[in-house]
Amino acid sequence: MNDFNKLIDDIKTLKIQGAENVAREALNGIGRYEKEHGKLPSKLLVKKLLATRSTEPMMRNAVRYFMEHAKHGDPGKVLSYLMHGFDEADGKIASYAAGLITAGGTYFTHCHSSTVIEAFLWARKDGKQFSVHNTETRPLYQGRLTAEDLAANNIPVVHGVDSAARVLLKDCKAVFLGADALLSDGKVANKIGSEMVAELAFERDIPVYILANSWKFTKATSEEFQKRLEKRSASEVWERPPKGVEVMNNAFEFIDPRFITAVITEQGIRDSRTGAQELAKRHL
Ligand code: RUB
Repeated sequence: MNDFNKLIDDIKTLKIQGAENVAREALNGIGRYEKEHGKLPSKLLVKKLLATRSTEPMMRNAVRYFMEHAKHGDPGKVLSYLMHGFDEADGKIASYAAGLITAGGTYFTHCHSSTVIEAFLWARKDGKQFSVHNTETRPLYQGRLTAEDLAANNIPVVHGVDSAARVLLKDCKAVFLGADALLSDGKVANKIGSEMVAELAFERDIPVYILANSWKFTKATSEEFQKRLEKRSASEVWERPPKGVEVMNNAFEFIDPRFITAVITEQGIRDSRTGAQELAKRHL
């Protein structure tokens, strides 16, 4: 398998996961292809790459930007402009979110978001002692990646099954979630279970913060975006279910703005509808 097809396969099989990692690796892969072949990949290859994860506007926005600008300029410079921009944005988001973490508190997260992890690490570097509760995120257990990252950085973490979310949420000071897509109507797409957690938190007056790079914004409304929410293979949930059992394996869901206290992007901390309106005016 050549390098580009391996990249496509790694994204499809979630060896590379999380919206921002997927976008970065897609860009790096195109950059490597250009260096190796002296030309940009064909439209067909790019289409194949973008089709790997239909719920990822960040990959789509960034790859389209790269392809457009690299055609007329130096691909290496376009790539480092994008990566530098992402790094800068991530730092701002982490610092804003870390400001919401207080020493001695317990915070909740679901799935594995590099943006959320960075915020926790930022707070830790600021000298705050706090702990995290997180859920395993069936069927692919991305929650374990979160628990591993936190433990490796000496942040105490209590990890439980998804159905323990309500119990683990008790006494948490806030919920921090990542995002795959910020929709123009203020809804947010993230891993299945995210709205369940957000709704539980809302009912308990626990604030819910979404941490996301603004490249995840799409002008689509949630209704238009619905068909892009990835449905993955039933076998991830149950390899050989008995006859008569239909397995549902929706990988993502929308979080309604009424459950979201704020969306934190590099632009700042906004309520999710206002943030979406600002991004719609400014974005590509
Ligand atoms: C990962 C997921 C993450 C977002 C944000 O889903 O839902 O919360 O992608 O991640 P999957 P990040 O494992 O199916 O890709 O903040 O790293 O962009």
